[in-house]
Amino acid sequence: MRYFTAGESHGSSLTAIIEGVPAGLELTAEDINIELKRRQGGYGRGQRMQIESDQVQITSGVRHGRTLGSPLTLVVENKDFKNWQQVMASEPMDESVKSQRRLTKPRPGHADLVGGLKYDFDDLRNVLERSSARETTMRVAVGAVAKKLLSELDIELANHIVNFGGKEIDFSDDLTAEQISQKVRGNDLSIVDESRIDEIHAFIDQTKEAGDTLGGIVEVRAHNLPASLGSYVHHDRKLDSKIAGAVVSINAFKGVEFGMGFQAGKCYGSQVMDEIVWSEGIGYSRSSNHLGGFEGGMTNGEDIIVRGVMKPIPTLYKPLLSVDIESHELHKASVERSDPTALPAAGVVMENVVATVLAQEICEKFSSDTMAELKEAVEKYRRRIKEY
Ligand code: EPS
Repeated sequence: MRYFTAGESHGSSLTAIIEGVPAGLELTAEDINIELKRRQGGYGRGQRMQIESDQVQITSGVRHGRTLGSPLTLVVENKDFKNWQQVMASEPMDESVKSQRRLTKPRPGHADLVGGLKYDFDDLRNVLERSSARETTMRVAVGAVAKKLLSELDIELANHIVNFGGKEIDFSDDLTAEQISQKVRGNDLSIVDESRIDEIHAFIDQTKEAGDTLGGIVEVRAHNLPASLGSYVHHDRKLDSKIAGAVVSINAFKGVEFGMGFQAGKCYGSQVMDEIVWSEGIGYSRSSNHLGGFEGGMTNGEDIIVRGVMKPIPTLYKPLLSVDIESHELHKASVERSDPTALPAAGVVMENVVATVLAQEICEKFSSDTMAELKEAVEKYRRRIKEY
């Protein structure tokens, strides 16, 4: 299963093409719209989300509610495009139009300057439009298809925020993916500790008032993965590294850890490794999950626990210093409409991106022309692992 995304933030629409989805997967636009709506929510979003109400059109690859095995094309219209028709027109335009919304003062921390250098642009809007986190809409649309496939195999994912701008959010490690999902869907911060909601709301409000932004740390858990997905035999087949790469590819994500993560470097080996146990009917398992479900780049059957750190959004209403690319003079960076934080949305993106990698791995390992074939192959494999 592979996919492409395309589209500019204020262009007419966003598109994804997914190739390699098994035939016979039950799929409707609503399955995707549910995930798109989750991504649009969250406290701390700016005005753009009041304009958009993302709805997908499936224009190929699905007939009468089932996938055909042919490429899926997913399209989401940008409602805001009506306000940008000339600025974002694909046809040649005269100078008076071209100078509208031109961006020459790159925002520190954004792709503006390095992207402009790379493609030799004199208007950094050409960079902004594609580097915008609007692109994550299509990553979620693709992930929604992946999640539908995984749910047919009884694999479930959840995300929650474990650190909001430096504020640690406590939670019980015994919570299942399903329990986390239920808890976080009940609030607009995606946190499991509801007693912190008012405090974090106020924190976001103060940050906004100060013209600043907040990042944080997202945790994604995936439950019921069969053991030994991925492989130790070659570096590019390690599944944890594929997940790490995918997470850091999400806009503003700067780092990844699995299980106890960076803490492992500060502990003895005996405190880090998860002891192996065996029981009738279950087979092998671990008595703890410090390694976040991975050994040797392969799943070990425990829940996958992966955390990603999102830096604060670089567009600041109280901008930092930058240099104008025309005059080379010091200026405050451009101020573009933005959000004080998009952390709860980023959690939804990360959950869907991890789901996509897992679905890709499963489709690669097992016979997957049809869903029936895939289900049978996974069941047979699970039996073999249990009996080992
Ligand atoms: C973004 C800036 C804002 C965000 C946008 C990402 O958009 P605009 O410039 O139109 O106000 O709202 O996020 C989305 C549009 C979205 O769908 O998540 C940026 O510069 O990255």
